[in-house]
Amino acid sequence: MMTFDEIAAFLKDESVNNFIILTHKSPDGDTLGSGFALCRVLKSMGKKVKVLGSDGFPDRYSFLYDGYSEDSWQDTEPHKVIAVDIADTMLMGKNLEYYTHPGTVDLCIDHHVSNKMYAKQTYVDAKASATGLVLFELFGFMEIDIDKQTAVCLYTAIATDTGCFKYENTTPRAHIAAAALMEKGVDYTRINRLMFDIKSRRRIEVEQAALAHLDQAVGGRVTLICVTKELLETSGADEAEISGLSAVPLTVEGTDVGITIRYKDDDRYKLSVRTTDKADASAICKEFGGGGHIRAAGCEICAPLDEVKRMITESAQKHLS
Ligand SMILES: [Mn+2]
Repeated sequence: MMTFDEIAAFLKDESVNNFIILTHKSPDGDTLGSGFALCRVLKSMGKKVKVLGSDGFPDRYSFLYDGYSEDSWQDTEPHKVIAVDIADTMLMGKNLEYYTHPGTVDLCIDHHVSNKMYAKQTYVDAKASATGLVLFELFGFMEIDIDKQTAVCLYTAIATDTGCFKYENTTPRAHIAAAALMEKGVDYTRINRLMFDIKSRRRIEVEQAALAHLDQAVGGRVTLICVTKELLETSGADEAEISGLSAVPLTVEGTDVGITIRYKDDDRYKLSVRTTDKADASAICKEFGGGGHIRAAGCEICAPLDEVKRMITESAQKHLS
């Protein structure tokens, strides 16, 4: 494991002028906020920087990369590669496959306990709520005076990875960082509205239709919604719109296990399980060969829909305390 001193020396190294920053596929606020914050700081040090992502950068995050332009340099010029918020080379995505080869990533800055240590050097702080929080503290250590736009990037990284300061990974440390970033003039009302409140009309329509198939069991402690084959075909909803539904069942009062069942192909369903502290989501999913985190996990079950519902409900009931 590296120290902040060593990362600072790595970034300041006068023999290196060019940096590539890698972000993970299906990008979120943390990987993009971290990537563009680090990009801005490196540029302020006179470095040339390219931020790369396999899927491009989604419009909904455009406020993070406003004004960004990719620097260019000759192929023969040396450069260093930094991965942010990428626990595993598998998460780099198809278009960044080149960087999955051993020895291509020089430094990885991350907060996932599951980090595969694929980079030449790694800094992982598994207690940090977000990679953006690690960077905030690193910049503080380096005595870098961050500007408002960099603060926007870091605030967004922390806010999104903590579910707007609601998840269990929300710590006093995260709030202290957020407070310091607010003092830089970050428009947190706008950011949190964009990240948490606004939904596309199509997403709301899909949600409505999925809620029409709401089932409850175990006295209302288990709530299930279904994204059926018909709904998938008629709605035209994209991956992000559908995966966003996973949080919905747990919002129903009295629910401790929220389950979203999604059609994949013939008699094959993908399940997403979210829980309160009354059940372990990963234990529920492990019964079917899946897994994940204690409050959010997933699995696949091959069976007719009614049978899928019965099986997952039985597992949920077994693991409810
Ligand atoms: Mn993260």
